[in-house]
Amino acid sequence: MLKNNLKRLGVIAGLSLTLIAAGCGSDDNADSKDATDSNGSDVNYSEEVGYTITGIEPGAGVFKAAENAVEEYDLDGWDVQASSSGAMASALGAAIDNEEPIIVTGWTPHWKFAKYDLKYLEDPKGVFGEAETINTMAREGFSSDHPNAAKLLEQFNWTTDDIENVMSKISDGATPEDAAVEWIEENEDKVEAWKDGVEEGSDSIELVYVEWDSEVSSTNVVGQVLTDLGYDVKITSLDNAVMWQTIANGDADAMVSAWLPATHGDLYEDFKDEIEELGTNLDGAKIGLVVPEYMDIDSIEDLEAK
Ligand code: PBE
Repeated sequence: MLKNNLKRLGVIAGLSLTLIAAGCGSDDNADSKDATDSNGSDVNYSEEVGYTITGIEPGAGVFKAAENAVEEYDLDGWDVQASSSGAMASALGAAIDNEEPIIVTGWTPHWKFAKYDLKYLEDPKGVFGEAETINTMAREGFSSDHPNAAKLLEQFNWTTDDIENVMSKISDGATPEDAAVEWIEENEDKVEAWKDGVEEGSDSIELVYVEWDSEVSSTNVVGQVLTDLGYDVKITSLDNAVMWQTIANGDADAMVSAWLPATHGDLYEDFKDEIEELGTNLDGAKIGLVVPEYMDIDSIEDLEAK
């Protein structure tokens, strides 16, 4: 309902913009950075969002990339506000309820794209990188210590639709544990393929992750599959850099949260010699600056310094 109304609003705004543009001729681009809203008045989105990008945890790759974008696009006076993934999502939801402009650090897969009409701002300078993969990493020695659990983790691979399905259940109120159990029940074939040739076991396995919606979902699902196979699984949430460090130190066994090549590229370079790579678990991940569709702006280049 909300989504439809907003879509309609976007269409109206887009239409009136086209009419205005048609009536004004082409020499009217002096202030092209100011969009025009549906009432025909100028909207300076940079000013309206208070020269602020609503960020998440400062340890996240997308947070650091947003800070780089401020630099690369000469957005002097802009602030990338440190927050949490949950608080970012609440701020986004509140802005959309009030049809206000907002710019957030966003990523795919994420349930917000199913719930709201959103778009990535174009990034002609490529600060946020291209499409990425999410990868599974383990401590050195993990595969020889726990060959069956390692095989399961190696075979763990799913799609953005799969993970977004789990994320949506959680954002609709399910606990991560319940959402994982439910998804596993609904996707027997996929889970059977991950378990192919994997023997049951009772070893203790510690998985580490960060409290991002995508990683909460993947870690709970894979943890639950291991639990169902008899393993004694503990999952622990950490800061991003600490998660990588903990795997490299051998203080935890594995994680399914390595976004590469760009988002966690710096951490990968730091730790790649001390970890076992267990392959890709998801294709088509992406990070960037995300805005509601009703904002009449397309590119990071349309933003202005303070
Ligand atoms: N994220 C979700 C993470 C990776 C997973 C995009 C918030 C990050 O930016 O590091």
